[in-house]
Amino acid sequence: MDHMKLTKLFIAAGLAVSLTGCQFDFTEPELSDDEKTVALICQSEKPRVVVDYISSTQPDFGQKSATRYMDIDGDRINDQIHHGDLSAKIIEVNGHTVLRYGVNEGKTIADSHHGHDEKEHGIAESDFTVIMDDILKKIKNGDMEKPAAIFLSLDWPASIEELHRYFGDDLSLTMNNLHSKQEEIIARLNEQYGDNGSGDEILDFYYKTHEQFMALKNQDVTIIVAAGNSHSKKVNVLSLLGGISVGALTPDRNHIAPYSNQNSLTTIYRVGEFKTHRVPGGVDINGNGNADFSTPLLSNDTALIKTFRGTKTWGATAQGTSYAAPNLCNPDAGPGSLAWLYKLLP
Ligand SMILES: [Ca+2]
Ligand SMILES: [Ca+2]
Repeated sequence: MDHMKLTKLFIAAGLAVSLTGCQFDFTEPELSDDEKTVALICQSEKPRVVVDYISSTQPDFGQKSATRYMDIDGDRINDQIHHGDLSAKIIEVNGHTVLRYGVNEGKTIADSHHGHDEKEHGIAESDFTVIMDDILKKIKNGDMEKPAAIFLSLDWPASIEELHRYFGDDLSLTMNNLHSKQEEIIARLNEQYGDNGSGDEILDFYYKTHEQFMALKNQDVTIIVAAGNSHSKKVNVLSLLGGISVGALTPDRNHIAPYSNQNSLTTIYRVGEFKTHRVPGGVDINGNGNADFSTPLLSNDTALIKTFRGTKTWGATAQGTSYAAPNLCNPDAGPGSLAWLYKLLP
């Protein structure tokens, strides 16, 4: 508890300093295009769509997941909660409505290339293409309320070497110039696809995904993607293809998390770690004392709960850029974000 109080004091002190500073600094900080888009999303009352593994409630669209359970009460036994349930809940506790689009794991192109038979490495690219088409169709037909944004905590990682292989090493890509080279990369992607496809299934997938992202953008629907958890070794191709990339901050809110992807396409950072807190009726993820996941969904192993209760207040921890992305509109996301929030003040 003392720790909580200290944390809150620290944040409050940080805010006071920012506001004091504002009296002496009359220069308008310039917002990047991505920051302007994010500001509009956060002001919007439209729902957000989360495409992810969903279990705790029946998904609004798509399928209920059969894999990717999480242990959210910290007893090392899986709970009836999946990755996407937590992503969606993070957005909901920040005050926004979520439409849950459930997905299942499938065999990816990488699995096929590496001879894996097990479906355990991600969402099949073909399934993803079908899902994005379905969302576009539902929006156009009015079967889905038009969302402000679609949150994809999904990562299609590619190294600079792979990008050079696909698009030519004369582009001289680095993690720091991907943003300035983005248009050129997309132009080469379109060229290679031509009228009938590139003949390479990965490039064809990139092409279709980019087309779908642009079609959604034309409908005023923004794609928000997790930056990825490969540190600086790889880039999430979904950001290259038009998604706004969100990286992760450490819980002290002062540093980029060591696991977070960092590149010039990752323009927004939010806290990427959640500690779950046992409260009457279940587990609380935002520290306000109210249960966000109810007891029947949890394994609640008594012996282990005793050990947790005996030693600490906080239970399981979830971390990753996939939790930073749904944290997009959280006003308490640390000094970095407070600075960002301050820029929005009139
Ligand atoms: Ca558990
Ligand atoms: Ca709560």
